Amino acid sequence: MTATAPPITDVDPFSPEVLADPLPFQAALREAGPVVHLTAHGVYALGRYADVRAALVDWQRFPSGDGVGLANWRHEEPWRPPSLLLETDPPRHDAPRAVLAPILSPRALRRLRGQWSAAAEELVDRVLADGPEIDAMSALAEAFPLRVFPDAVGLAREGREHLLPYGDHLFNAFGPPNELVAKGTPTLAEHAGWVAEQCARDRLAEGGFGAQIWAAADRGDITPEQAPLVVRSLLSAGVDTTVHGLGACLSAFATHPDAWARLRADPALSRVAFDEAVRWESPVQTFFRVADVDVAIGDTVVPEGEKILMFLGSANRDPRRWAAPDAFDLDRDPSGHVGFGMGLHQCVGQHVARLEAEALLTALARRVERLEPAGTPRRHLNNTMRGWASLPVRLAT
Ligand code: HEM
Ligand code: OVM
Repeated sequence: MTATAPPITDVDPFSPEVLADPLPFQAALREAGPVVHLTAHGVYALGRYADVRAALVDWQRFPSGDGVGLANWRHEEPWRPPSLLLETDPPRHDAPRAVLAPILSPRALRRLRGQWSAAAEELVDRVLADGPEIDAMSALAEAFPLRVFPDAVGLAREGREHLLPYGDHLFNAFGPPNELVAKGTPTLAEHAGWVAEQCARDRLAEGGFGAQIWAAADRGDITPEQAPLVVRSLLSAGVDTTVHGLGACLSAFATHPDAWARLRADPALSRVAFDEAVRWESPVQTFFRVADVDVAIGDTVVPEGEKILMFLGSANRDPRRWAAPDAFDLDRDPSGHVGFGMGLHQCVGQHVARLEAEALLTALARRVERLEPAGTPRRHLNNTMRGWASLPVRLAT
């Protein structure tokens, strides 16, 4: 069989217009074929579920070690020391992953469940006292993770305001060096400097995720040089992602009152609701890989050394895989979605995210009869994340 050239588009998926409303672009991408050449960035885009999933699990032919953003580290220097989790392949990936996975496992998180539920109840009480009209992003989706996650890591109180802007810039920096990246660059050093300082052993409170990572270094499971970078992964990936994951839940419920009524009747639905919201919104929209060899996809070939761009959000709304993909539907089984990735690098923090969602949604469902839109929501633009800057809602009790 001879390879044919892939379809081409000159649309820039990282332009403000497409970031504000990516669904039409993604539908066109899926329709055009399994692989589409993006001339704006010289990369090969995958938009269909089957192809995105196959690429995610194929770490041998699509490794992460040359970067999972647009920049190809075969040709460019990374802007920060690479992550020992996200931007590393086996065998170097193995030890950091083996250290982090048990620290963030459902079993290990059981001790946090009671505390996080109590914190959620307290936050909801406080928000209702100020209510009934709130911005659900600042009052809930940002406030809750910032209340519980830094404590769980063992961070100092001071300086936590660096976490969100650091993460936001990091996720922008996976994309092209556009206006969004330029806007974050002047303050990057302050945020990155604070984050790096918090990764030291003596900054991290006893018993937290950070101290447990250092304990693994003491046991020899990772080296003392690796420990700070593993802590850095938590501070990089652990906050903005859950903010936008919770924001997706809240926007889904605000626009689907029947789903809210069902959650109130059965709070155990919070778990499936969160995964459905992650499928539906895909807070992490995209990641890249490099083809380590020529890889045939359909009847085209991605040449060795070239970047592929995997549209997780598009895969999660591919009608080839999902019935009525654009519907937020508590009756579907969202398992198998790629919103947390798939394979070797599948999100190691997903149980943390699920526990945050369960705590917050359960507390809200207990007190709030209806969650109603109370103004025009405003998108937060980011090269990698999809979410809201502002989500005005009325909490009816
Ligand atoms: C990996 C999404 C929450 C830490 C990933 C990947 C995705 C993702 C798509 C795969 C990356 C790849 O294949 O290249 C999300 C979403 C979240 C979330 C949508 C919330 C809704 C978290 C949290 C933490 C975390 C709370 C930390 C506590 C990580 C780390 C990796 C990762 C360290 C790299 C794992 C590896 O390469 O082995 N996440 N994440 N994430 N996530 Fe999450
Ligand atoms: C990391 C990292 C950073 C950003 C995202 C991520 C979604 C991981 O530093 O390991 O996973």
